[in-house]
Amino acid sequence: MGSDNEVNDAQTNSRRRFLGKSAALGLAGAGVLAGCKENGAGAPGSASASAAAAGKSHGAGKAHVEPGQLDDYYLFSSGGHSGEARIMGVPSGRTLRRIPVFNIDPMVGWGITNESKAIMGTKPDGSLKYTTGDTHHVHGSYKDGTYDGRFLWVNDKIHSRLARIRMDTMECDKITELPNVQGFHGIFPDKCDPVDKSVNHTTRVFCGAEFAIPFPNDGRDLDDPSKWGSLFTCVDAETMDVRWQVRVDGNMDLTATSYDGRFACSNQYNTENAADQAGMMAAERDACVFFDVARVEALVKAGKFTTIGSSKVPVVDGRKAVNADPKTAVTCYVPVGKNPHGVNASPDGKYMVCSGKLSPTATVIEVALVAKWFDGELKTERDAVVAEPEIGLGPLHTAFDGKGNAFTTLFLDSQIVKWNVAAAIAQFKGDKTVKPVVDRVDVHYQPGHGYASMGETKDADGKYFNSGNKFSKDRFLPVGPLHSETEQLIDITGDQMVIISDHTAYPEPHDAIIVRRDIVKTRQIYNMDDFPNKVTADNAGITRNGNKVHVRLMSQAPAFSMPVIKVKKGDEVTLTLTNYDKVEDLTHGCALPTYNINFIVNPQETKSVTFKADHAGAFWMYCTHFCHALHLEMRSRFLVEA
Ligand SMILES: [Cu+2]
Repeated sequence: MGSDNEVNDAQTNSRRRFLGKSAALGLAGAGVLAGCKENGAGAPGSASASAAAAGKSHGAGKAHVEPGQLDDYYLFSSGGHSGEARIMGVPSGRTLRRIPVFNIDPMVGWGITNESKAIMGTKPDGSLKYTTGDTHHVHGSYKDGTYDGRFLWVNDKIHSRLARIRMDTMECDKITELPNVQGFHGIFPDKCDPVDKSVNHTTRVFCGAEFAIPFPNDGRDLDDPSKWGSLFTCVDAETMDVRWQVRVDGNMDLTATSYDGRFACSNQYNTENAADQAGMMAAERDACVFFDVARVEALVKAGKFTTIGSSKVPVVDGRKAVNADPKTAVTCYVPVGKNPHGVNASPDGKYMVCSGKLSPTATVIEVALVAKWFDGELKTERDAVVAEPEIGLGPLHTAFDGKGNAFTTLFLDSQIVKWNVAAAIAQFKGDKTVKPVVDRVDVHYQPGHGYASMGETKDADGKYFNSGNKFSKDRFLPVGPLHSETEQLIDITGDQMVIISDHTAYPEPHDAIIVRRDIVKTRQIYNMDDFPNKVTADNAGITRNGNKVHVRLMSQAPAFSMPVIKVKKGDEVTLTLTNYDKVEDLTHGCALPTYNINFIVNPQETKSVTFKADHAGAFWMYCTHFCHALHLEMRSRFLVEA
């Protein structure tokens, strides 16, 4: 292979020249492209302060953020069956980013590059195991009861997967498929370690599954749904490995965790364990099931678990019948309104609120009383309920302002209702003079999730509530049969709620969190050394091992390091590209016509693709992501010899 070595030497010389020459070009390009830009950190208040100064009625202008000014909050949302997650600015409603997770996204090359495919999971032939997902809930990692800005987690209901997103790069770094479950819906990170209380940050992520399935789901018991069941799953927040599962009665919907770390809980419908709709609605009350996490883990440690099929994950039995004795129970089923939807922890750490959905009530459960039940000091599970205010029709999800008020979405009434938790408790105790409901506002139309600024933390600040509406009908310009969704932003600083703007959302976000901007610390440029496969001046060029060809390429505006890349038909080509530009926002793309290759490399980032050069010809590999005045000239000839 002497000739190959000669070629490589020539390439080494040319790439060294390339780096010297285009470094100068890159800097020149930076001058053209890079504007003056704030880095996003800082205390909130600017936009809302100027809105308050405007003092307009009906909230007009309150969501306005001046050109060049930054939003006070990030909104991290799921993207429904698009399979992605999204970032929006609050209060402006500006779309900031879409984060591909379970979907394929040529904009960044997600599902196309080797690195993203390794995270998503592949079949033996190298193709993706799954190409679709259904994201519902996004929640952030905690420290000291508030967001620490490290991670977001988002679920995939279709294929029962949990994904983690790094908040410094806003990219998915791990995906875990949960065994033995279907219809994985609710997720929530813990807020401190349930076993080691000195660890005051997120250590585990809890996952509730909706659908009951046979154990194992391999074709057995197809005609006997009475043998099917669903499992609550605990995933390690760091390794993303599945730690354990608990079998429960009923179907789990949403998930929440207590501030003291002791409990995870899930609101449940179909505690009847029925397989048909009428049966699922038969009972007048369903439940919110609480898991004593430390007790579950003690059983796992003691070997008191089973496994299902080929899965090695320990499964503990949390069904009601085998957990009747509170002192040894791992689960406590607190009765709540019929077919509930949503469970939310109040920022003071005292309560969990479940909404009735088929009951016009919210059920307030005192966490300390649930602890008493597990200690054998409470007569019945029902005694943990401290309020059940009538709030309206079709209550779904509740958010909090940190001032003692709850805000619940009413799907059927198409309203947000504001109610006072202390007043609801007083009324439940018999005080007939108090009225828990403080205010109502119509939303457009039919709200699903609702969430408040920092509302899932002890730093709930009572500024904004976002209503995620399920139908937009006439709110926006018509765009054909598929409508945009409406997100309505509501000012909740006063006694009365004021809708201040409608934002469109591409179908179909479910849930979101609103995070203060000073918590989010992103990196603007990658560290090249974080990529073990980075291309350097020493290894750039083409190497061949039989029919396996590795093309190591660098980009620096406005050029790729090799103007000509020549391979042979039938070669398996791995193309690795490192972006040597070090200027903020100087991203390059790499597209290869007829080979279905399309991805980007951000400053100092490395990505790779592998494909079979199965047809001969000349193909212009070009930069897709605008980078320079000579962007159109940034291309190389990719030649495949017959
Ligand atoms: Cu470019």
